Amino acid sequence: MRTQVAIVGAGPAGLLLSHLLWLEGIDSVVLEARSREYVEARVRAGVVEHPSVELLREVGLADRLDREGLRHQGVILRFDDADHRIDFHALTGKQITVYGQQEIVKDLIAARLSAGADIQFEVSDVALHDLASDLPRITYRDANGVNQTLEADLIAGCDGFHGVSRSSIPDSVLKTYDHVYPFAWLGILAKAAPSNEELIYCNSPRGFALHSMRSPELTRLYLQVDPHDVIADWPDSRIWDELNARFGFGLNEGPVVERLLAPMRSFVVEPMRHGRLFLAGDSAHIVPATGAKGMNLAIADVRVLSRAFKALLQDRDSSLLESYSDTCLRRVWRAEHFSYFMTTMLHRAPGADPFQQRLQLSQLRYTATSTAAATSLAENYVGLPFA
Ligand code: RFL
Ligand code: PHB
Repeated sequence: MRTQVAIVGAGPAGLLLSHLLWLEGIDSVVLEARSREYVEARVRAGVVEHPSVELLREVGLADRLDREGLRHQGVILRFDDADHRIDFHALTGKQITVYGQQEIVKDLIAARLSAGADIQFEVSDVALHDLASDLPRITYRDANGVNQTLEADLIAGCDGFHGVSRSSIPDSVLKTYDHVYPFAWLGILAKAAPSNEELIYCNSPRGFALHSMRSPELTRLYLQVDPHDVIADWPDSRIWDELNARFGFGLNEGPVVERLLAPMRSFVVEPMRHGRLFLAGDSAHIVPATGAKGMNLAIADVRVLSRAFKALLQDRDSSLLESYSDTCLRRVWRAEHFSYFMTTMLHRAPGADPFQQRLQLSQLRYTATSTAAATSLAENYVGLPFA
C-alpha cells in the first residue's frame, strides 16, 4: 500500500490533519489502535479556544459545534469564598466554546468517512521504519490480523503521549523537557444540570476544584487529588462531599456516568521532527489540563503541518517543513507557560509553606482585580492568534 501521508493516530490531531490534507487534494491513510466506538466515547477536553473554532468553521467542520456548543464569555476564579469573574469578552472581544473533544472526534470521523477516507481502526504492532530516508514506511497488523506495509512520502505521528511515533526517534536526536506535578485530577461526568452558567476554577484550602459542563444536562467536575490515589479510593459520596466542601456551596448532584484519574504533567520534545516523521499534538507535548490547551495545541500543530506538507508535495518547497518544529514550539512554549501559571496559581502544593501560600493568594487577588493581569489571563485562555 502507498499513500502520500501516513498518519498514526485518530485523535483530534490525526483526524483534522487528514481532513486539511484532503481539502488540498492530498491523500492520507490514518492508522488507529483503538476501535471507532472507543475513540468516539473517550471523554477528555471540553474547552475549544477561539482560533480553533474559527479554523473548524473555515474548513467546514463546525456545523454541530455552532448548534450545540456552549459559548462562554468568561470564567470564574473562586478563592477566599468569593467569585471573581474574568470577562473574556470585555477584555479581548473573544469567547471560548465548551464542546466535548469526543464530539469533535465524531464530527471529524463522520466528515472523513463520508469523503471516502481510509481510516483503519484496531490496528496493532505499528512500527515505523526508514524515517531518515526518502522512502519511510509503516508496518502493522490490520483489524483482521493481516500484516501490512504502508509506504508514504511523509509520516505524521499523531498518536498521543503513549504512542509509538516519538519512541521511534533515537534518544540522541531529541531534547526532552519534563515536569511532573505533585497532584493529579480526578474527573467525573455527572447527569446533573451545571451549577453555574460558566466554568469555576476554585482554589480552596482543601485543594483545587473545577466546575465545567458538556450540556444543560451534563456537568463535568474535577478535584485535585494525590497522584497515588486510585479511583476506588473515591466512592461517589466522597467525591460529592469533597466538591461541596471545596466550592463552599451545594452543587447540583446526579448519577456519575464517567470517571477518570489524570496525572498532571508538562512535557515537550524538541525538535518535533526526525527525517520524514513529524510529531503533532500530545505525541510531542503535554500540558497540565488547568489551562485547557492540549487539544487546542494539537489543532494548531496540524494547521501548520498541513500547510508545510502541501508546500512540499505540491510545490516542491521544503522551507515550511524545515521551520515546522520551530513554528509550533513557539506556541507550545507559550501554552506550557500559561498552563504552568494556571496550575501553580490554583492548586495547593502538598507541603507548600505559608510564604508560598501568601504569594499564591496575592497572585489570585492581582489577577482578579488588575485589568492588565486579567487581560493577560484572558488573551491566553481564549487563544492567541495563529502566527
Ligand atoms: P490523542 O487524543 O491522545 O490521540 C492519539 C490517538 O492515537 C492512538 N494511538 C495509536 N494509534 C496507532 N498506533 C499506536 N501505536 C497508537 N498509540 C496511540 C490513540 O488511541 C488515540 O486515538 O492525541 P491528540 O490527537 O494529539 O490530541 C490531544 C488531546 O487529546 C489532548 O491534548 C486533550 O485531551 C487535553 N485536554 C484538554 N485540551 C484542551 O484543549 N482543552 C481542554 O479543556 C482539555 N481538557 C484534556 C482535558 C485532557 C484531559 N486528560 C484526560 C488528560 C481534560 C483532561 C482530563
Ligand atoms: C473540561 O470541561 O473538561 C475542562 C475545562 C477546563 C479545563 C480542563 C477541562 O481547564
